[in-house]
Amino acid sequence: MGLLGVVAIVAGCSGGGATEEAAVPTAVPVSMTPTEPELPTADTTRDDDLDHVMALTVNWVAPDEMGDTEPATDEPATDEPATDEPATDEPATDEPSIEVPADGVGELAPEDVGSAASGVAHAGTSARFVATSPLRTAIVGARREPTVEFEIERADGTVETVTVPRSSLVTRLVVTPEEAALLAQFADQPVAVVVEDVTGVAGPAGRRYVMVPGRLIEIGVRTAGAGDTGDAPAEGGEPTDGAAPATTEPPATTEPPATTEPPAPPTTPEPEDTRTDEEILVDILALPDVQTAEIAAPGVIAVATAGPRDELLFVDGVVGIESDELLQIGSEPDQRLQWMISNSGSPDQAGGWPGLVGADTNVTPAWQVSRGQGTVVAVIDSGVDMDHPDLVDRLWTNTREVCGNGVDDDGNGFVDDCRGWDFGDNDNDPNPTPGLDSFTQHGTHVAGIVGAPANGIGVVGMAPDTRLMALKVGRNRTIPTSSLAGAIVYAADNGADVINLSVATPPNTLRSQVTVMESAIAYAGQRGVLVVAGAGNNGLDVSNGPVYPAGFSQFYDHVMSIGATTNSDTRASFSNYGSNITLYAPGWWIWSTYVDGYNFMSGTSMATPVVAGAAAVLLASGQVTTPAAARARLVERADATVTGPRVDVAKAVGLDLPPSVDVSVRGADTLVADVPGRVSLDVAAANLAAPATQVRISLATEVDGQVWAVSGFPMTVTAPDGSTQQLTTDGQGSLPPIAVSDPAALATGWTATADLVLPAGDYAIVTELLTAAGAPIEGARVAYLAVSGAPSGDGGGGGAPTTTT
Ligand SMILES: [Ca+2]
Ligand SMILES: [Ca+2]
Ligand SMILES: [Ca+2]
Ligand SMILES: [Ca+2]
Repeated sequence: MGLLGVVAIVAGCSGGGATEEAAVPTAVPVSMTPTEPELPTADTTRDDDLDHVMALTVNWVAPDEMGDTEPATDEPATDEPATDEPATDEPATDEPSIEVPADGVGELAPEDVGSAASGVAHAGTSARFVATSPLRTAIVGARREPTVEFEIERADGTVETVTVPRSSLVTRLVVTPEEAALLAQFADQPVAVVVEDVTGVAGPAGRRYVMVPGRLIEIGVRTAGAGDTGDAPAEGGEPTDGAAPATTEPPATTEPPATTEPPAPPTTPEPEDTRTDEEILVDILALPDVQTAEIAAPGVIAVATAGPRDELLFVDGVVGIESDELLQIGSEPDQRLQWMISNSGSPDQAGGWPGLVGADTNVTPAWQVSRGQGTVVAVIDSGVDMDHPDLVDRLWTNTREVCGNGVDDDGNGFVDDCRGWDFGDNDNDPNPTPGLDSFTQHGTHVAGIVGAPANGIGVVGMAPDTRLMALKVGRNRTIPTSSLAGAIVYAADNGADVINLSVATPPNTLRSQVTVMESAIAYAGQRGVLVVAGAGNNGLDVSNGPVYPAGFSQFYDHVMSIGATTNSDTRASFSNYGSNITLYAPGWWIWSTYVDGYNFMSGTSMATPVVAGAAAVLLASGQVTTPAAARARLVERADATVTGPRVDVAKAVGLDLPPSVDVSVRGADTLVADVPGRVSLDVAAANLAAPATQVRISLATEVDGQVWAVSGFPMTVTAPDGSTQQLTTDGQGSLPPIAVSDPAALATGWTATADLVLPAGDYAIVTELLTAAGAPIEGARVAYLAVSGAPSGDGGGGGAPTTTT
């Protein structure tokens, strides 16, 4: 009777103080470090004709080859259309995506940024914007002002060509139903968004357009025919026909003015301008559902409300509402193209190839835990566009160096290394060398994947709050090993937590050919730096013919070798594979920063920074502190795919895991000999969420090969807050269930201790998670325990256990 689960589990009880645990996958064993690493010196001189120079190539696939990089057909069975020569004609490859920077054009006004940041600080999905006057449209952030040539289709059917500064076109995420309907007509475009021409270079200021590559389509319903409320222009199938005539009011009142109204709509002749922001704020704060509100910028109040947003419209002086989600993380304008962040399955995300919904890095939930803040990821590559608007705010700077004084202020061997170093040209400017096409672009693309910020423009990286240390290596398409080694040592000496190496030697490189590189890698390990390296793009099994530095993952547990997956979770055909791949990650049709814009690239070069960013998120969470632990965690909590383990960041930081409870005997190894009978149990529940709200602890003993519940036995349970209670097992050997419903426990897990004194014998201590109604929801976990001798006299309390069937 009773204790059924326990009987089943305890049957194999052998005593001995062991705790049964799930097998923990161990990391690849560390080999001994190489003999006495000879460290490259950190000085900046090097001869270019070193005999150990080896050509490294970046692990990148040229855009015109990307069409051929369909999911691997040889290895994992895939149902992808593998044979038909696919994507050479795909729009994305041919699209001049540098010149047409998709919707990365959405520069934001400073007021927007400040307000949004403030709104985000209010947090919560209910945070909202309230614009008390039309948002100002001053443009900043565009340090350069690239122009884009567009063909404009006017509402009246005329077509003309205009040249528009990028920053004038602000992406609008909140659109009217009419705009959404128009947008839907361009669903087949790789990019289609609503933009607002804030400075009026393409027409009247505030005019909105649907933007697709190369074209702006004027939004018909907003044409200048001011007064006519009813006649939706007869633009191709405008879906407004039904709605407009049905209302007797001007349209502006039937719809919440979903976005900042252009200044001009003559239906509202600015009556409320006399109220100040402060007066409006007082009224907003008086609303019952409003949690917080503050003036974020002149004319903008950031509000977090639990109520319907429209109620804010009734506050005198409020002229419009805009969702604060605009700048919340995970809402970057280009994120729809970033299947590594969120795989919608849409072919738009990968040059026409449909994907597997959800086959992504699962990083968005992880950002609740960490965004990589406080970490530094070194991007050792072909240089980073230091002025890119979507990178500039996250670039690492050397705060110990005074810039431009010609002095090595921090004594690290590099003069004026304020923004990293160029180990290719031996200067302090790590911008890429122009004119080398893909090689020029490579490092900038990699940097964006690691850590493009969530700043409301363009893309978001895996670790949007990390710092990117730009270290350029190589001066043309190849990278001398000495250059790479110098950069690795610099990164390790100057505060990098993670080093991204999207570079590789050819297959079958001998370890003896890369001893300088190995020394630098080993040194980084000694400094506690995780090294993430691309497995290479040869499409080969490199188990026995490694490329380096990825191949060092076999010898060092602070090195990871990264292969590339597609948006269907298959191995990208170009990706090397084999037993020495540590982890796979998205590396195919990855949309990221490009010099002067954004573009797709494919390669293990792209998969590598995905993992480097994931590692930064994990390290910033504080859950692991060493590179070996970070590597082990990322592998252990990866998603199993047909290709191999693919990174899953939410799991890595402890989210998306099933609730669990575990029990262990403190000091179990010494218990039998040293402290007979006096036992402390550690009980830990994790990943708790409704309905996991109770923990039950039970005690059983084995007598003559039979398992018995121990009833009427006292334990002292100490809760996480330090409070203690004396509990007694019931007829089933169980303590009364203990509630674990407090919010802190739900967020961070719940731990408790149970103290008891046991007579000699063999025991099983069982923990289970229960719903609030008492139903078990998780497999029981058991600690076995053998007690020899009598309890030491103090406290006693227990007495001989009563046994019962
Ligand atoms: Ca210096
Ligand atoms: Ca200096
Ligand atoms: Ca330079
Ligand atoms: Ca961004």
